[in-house]
Amino acid sequence: MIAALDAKAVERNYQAAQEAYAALGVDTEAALSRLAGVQLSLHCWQGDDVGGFENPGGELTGGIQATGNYPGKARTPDELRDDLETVFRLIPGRHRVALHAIYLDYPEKVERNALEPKHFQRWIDWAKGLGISLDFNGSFFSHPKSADGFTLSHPDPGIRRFWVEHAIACRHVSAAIGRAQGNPCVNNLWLPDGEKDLPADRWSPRARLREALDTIFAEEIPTAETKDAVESKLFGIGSESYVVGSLEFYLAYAVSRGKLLTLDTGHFHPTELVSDKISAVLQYVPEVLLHVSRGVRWDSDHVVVLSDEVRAIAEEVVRGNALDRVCFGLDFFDASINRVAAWTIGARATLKALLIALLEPTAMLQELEAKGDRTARLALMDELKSMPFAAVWDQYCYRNEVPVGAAWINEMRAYEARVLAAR
Ligand code: RNT
Ligand code: ZN
Repeated sequence: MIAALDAKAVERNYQAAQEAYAALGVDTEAALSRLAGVQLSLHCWQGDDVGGFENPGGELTGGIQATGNYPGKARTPDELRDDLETVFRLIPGRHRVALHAIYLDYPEKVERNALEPKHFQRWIDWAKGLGISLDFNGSFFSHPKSADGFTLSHPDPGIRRFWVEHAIACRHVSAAIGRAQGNPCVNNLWLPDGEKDLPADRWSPRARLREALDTIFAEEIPTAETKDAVESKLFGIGSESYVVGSLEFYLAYAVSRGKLLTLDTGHFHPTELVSDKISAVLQYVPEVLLHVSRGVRWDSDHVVVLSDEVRAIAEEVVRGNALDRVCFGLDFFDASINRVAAWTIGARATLKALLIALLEPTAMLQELEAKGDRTARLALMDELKSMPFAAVWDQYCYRNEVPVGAAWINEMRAYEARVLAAR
């Protein structure tokens, strides 16, 4: 068992931290109330290695992979929802869940181009019962019609049409979800289309994708119901030489069509930083959907931890006053550790990064910068790293009635012994 801090210690530490931050002109209470307004969008697919319920036991394709065989993965929508509810008991605040189309909850087999809101009604009811909202994703992988590596940019008009119909169906499902929950359901579109080796024609697939997207988005749907987002990628397993939906492709698409751009932190060259892209793209696109992830060598989907880059992303959003234009979605899948823990680690890390950013004396830093005092700017930035943000975080967890500090590991283990081990 990991010993938890008692309430008195949490309060004592918080008061000391509050004073330390006040000395820098930072109001910890204001930071906490802003943090409470941030809803992460928790990706449902961490719970079962991106398997989904359309084709139980089917192979995961599309150049993404979950390695490991840790026991206890969710096998049914009910199990997945139990796991998500457990995560919600371990992270402070009220958050969203991002579904993928292959996570339909319906007793019959449904083709992807025939998906309707009723196939997700149980998810909608569940979310309503918990008082949370949903987001959505089309699924353009793990399907016979994506087996040769192309979907919306496929040379065969019949296959292309199938995926266009899927994407249109997903927009309608998202809009219905948005209407049911009374706030927009972000509908993300990512496809694996690309080539392992040097293509002789990079042009035609991109022209076909552009046309397909325009067909998909031809119907105007109020953004109060759903918002369309498009996600680029650098390469995948089997698409090392060419990805149709590259950054330039989707950035230009989103700018010209007024769509949301999805920036997945694992989808760029290793020294390229999403934290630097946010203030650039938000000059032109209305909103950004983040897929907070962690790239490690060839893998773009390791569990998120409190890294410098996750902190920098949160700082950028907070400094730019852009919390209402950036949706913090998570995207990683690890089958080698307890999956509920993986979710919790990533979500808590992202929230901590946001809290650290909200506790920053930004005005002070920017004043130093304006005065040309780069020495003090760097000095202060580095001193801020040892400010007692953890005491503020603990207080936030305590107030939200979720475990303080590492004590959540005890609850995760209890859930594993009671529920996961029996699967
Ligand atoms: C893949 C993309 C995409 C997927 C999910 C399952 O590289 O990041 O977002 O991870 O849609
Ligand atoms: Zn992603």
